[in-house]
This record gives sequence, C-alpha cells and structure tokens, in this order.
Amino acid sequence: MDTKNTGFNSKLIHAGGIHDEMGSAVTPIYQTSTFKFKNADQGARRFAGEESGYIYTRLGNPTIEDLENTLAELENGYKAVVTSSGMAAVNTVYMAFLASGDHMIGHNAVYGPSRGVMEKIFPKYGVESSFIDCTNIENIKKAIKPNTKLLYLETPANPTIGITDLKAASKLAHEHNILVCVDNTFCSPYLQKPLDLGADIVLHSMTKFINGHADIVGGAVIASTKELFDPIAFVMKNIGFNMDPHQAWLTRRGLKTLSIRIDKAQENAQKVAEFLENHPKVEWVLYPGLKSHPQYELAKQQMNGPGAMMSFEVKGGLESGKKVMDNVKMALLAVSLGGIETLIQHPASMTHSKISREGKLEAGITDGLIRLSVGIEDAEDIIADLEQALAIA
Ligand code: LCS
Repeated sequence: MDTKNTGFNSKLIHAGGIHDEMGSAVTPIYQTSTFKFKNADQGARRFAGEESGYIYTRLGNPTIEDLENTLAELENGYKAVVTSSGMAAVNTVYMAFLASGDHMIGHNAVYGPSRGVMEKIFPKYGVESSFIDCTNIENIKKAIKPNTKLLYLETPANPTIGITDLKAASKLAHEHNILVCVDNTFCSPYLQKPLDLGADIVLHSMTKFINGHADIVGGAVIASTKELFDPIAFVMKNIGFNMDPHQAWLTRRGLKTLSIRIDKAQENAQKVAEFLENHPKVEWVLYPGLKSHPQYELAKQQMNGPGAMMSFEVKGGLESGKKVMDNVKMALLAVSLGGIETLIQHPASMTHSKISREGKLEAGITDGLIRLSVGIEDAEDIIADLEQALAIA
C-alpha cells in the first residue's frame, strides 16, 4: 500500500513495498549477487538507465530497496542508500561532498572513528577539518572558512549527550553555502527528523536503534534532494559500501518495532537517570530528560523524546567507575548501543580511545565518564543491577 500519508507506525510496518509475486507477507531475502536479463537489449537498456529493473546486487536489490525506501519515508527524505556499516555511511558522505582543498567542520564529541577517519585519512587527500563544540552556534560561526563545504553534526552526541540546535546550525551553514549532515543514530527518525529541521543529509549507524537487536552491523544515508542523493549513491555503489540482502532483511524486520522499543527503553532510561541523579555515589548524570541537562529545553523542542542514552560519573572517577562496570550482572559491559539489552562502557578507553587526550578533554570525554545505553528489560531490574554495582564502588 502507499504509506505516503500514513502515520509513523504504519510506515514502520508497511512502507517500502513488498517485492514478491507469491503473496508473502514480507519482502523475501533475494540472496543473489546478480539478476538475469531477458535478452541482450534489456541488459543494455538497464545499464543505460532506460529501463528500471535489477542488474547486480551492489547496484540494487529488492530486499535492500525495501529498507532504503522505508528509511527515506521515515526521515522525510528524497531517497536513501543503505551501507555495510555506519562507518561506511559516514565515509560515503565525506567522499561524496569533500574534495582536495575543502574544509569541514565537525562536532568535537562525535563517535570516535567519525572524527578519526577525517583526522587520519582525509588529510592525505587534501581535506582539512575543525572539530569544535557545535552545541554553541557561535563556535560554528567562528570556524567557518571560505573553503568550508560540510558541517557534520551528531546530536545527541556520542558520548557527551551534547545537543546541537539543528535549526540554527542549518540556517547559519546555508547562509555560507555549507551542506549540513546529521548523524541521527542516537535518536532514529522516531525521536528526531533532522531534514525537517533544515539539514540536507541524515545518516545512521543502523547497528543501533534502527535494527535494535544487536545482531547486525549496518548504516544508511538519506538525502533531501536528488541533487544530493546522486553523488551519495555513486560513492556507495562504486566504492562498494553496499549492504548484503540478508543484513537488509534483518534490519527491515528490526525496524518494524522501532517505536515500541524506543518507548520502552526511554521510559526505563528516565527512571534510571533519576535513580542515578539521586544516588549519593554519583557525581553527575547527563540525560536529555533531566532538567539538569544544560540543553533540556532545546532537547524538548527538537526531539520527540529524550531517548535511551546517558552518561554519568561515579564519585572517585575512573577507579570507582571501573568497579561499577566490572560488577554489573544484567547490563552487558560492551560497546555499541541502541539494542534491546542494557549496555555499559567506558568511552575514554574504548569507543573514543583513538582520539588524542587533549581532543578528548576538550570534547568533555573525561576519564570518569561512563556511557549507558538503556535497554527494554524491566526498569526495576536495571536499577537494582546498578544499585548493587554502585554499592561495591
Ligand atoms: N555513528 C554513531 C553515532 C555511532 O555511535 C557509531 C558506532 C557509528 C556512527 C558507526 O557505526 P558502525 O560502523 O559501528 O555501525 N558506535 C559505536 C559505539 O558507540 N560503540 O560501538 C560502536
């Protein structure tokens, strides 16, 4: 059915279209690398773009397209490509829009490797970058150079939960002809729609909330216009950042329950954040659903909910924090986030360990910061688990 005018939940279930002549309720896994042509002319027409239809899975596949169409609709975008990982999505955007002599501005507390590839690989190709605190729009203004082509934001940011004003940042960037890309991984389109707020491109690590079951690695890039989509699709197809059909099928399945998973995780997260904020051994908690979050009001305006990600510090710093991480029994001490299980990790020595010490401190990734991705278990059990671990710390 056409889901263009349906609500978000109906899109989650029915968008994308079912590519099957047998009447199956879901799009099957077209686990094939290539597609037969009826004759040589048809093959030539498909390559020339004169006839729609499939050619080769890196260039397009029904199972993959089902997921791409769904994501484009959920983010209110023009079209989407899905990729083998979130990092493939990040690199697709960098490669599509940055060339030798260009400059990009990124938020200083993005996911470690999103900054790492820009600082370690892209200088080889003549691209320069400034990673700054984009939660203050004045900083972005100051960092703009005549050759700035891309503003790369992540909000809430990993792992500092800093929130950037997407409307204000997009307006400023567009006044200088700068493209705005937002990593929407922490929210998913259920909680935030960056394109509606003025951004040009949205990307995701679908490894997280979109798939939601900690069983695949994947990414996506959604563009607001054809003009922006074409170079994105070109990079994905020709660099070979494509997703596998089985991976796409699992992701499409996980996506169906996005809203009910996030509703539950978020309800739990609010309770966990309040528990931590009131705990005598906890120094501070950063969660957009707490009034103590410095951008609490902004979060309420641009997000449909505070999400399930938070960071906190145990009194006594890293040594006490390690005791909590080593003694949780239900939460998994593991990187990644946005799955149905509660995960705890230490960004300074794990996800963000490759960023220089000065870079980490400037971005607020202190040694004591612990990141928590709250799952959909019972809130009472998550809290009891943290409580007994904090008792040991
Ligand atoms: N963007 C964000 C915000 C992320 O958190 C991650 C991965 C990526 C992009 C890259 O996606 P991937 O290639 O892993 O699918 N974040 C991770 C994290 O915080 N812990 O482990 C991975």
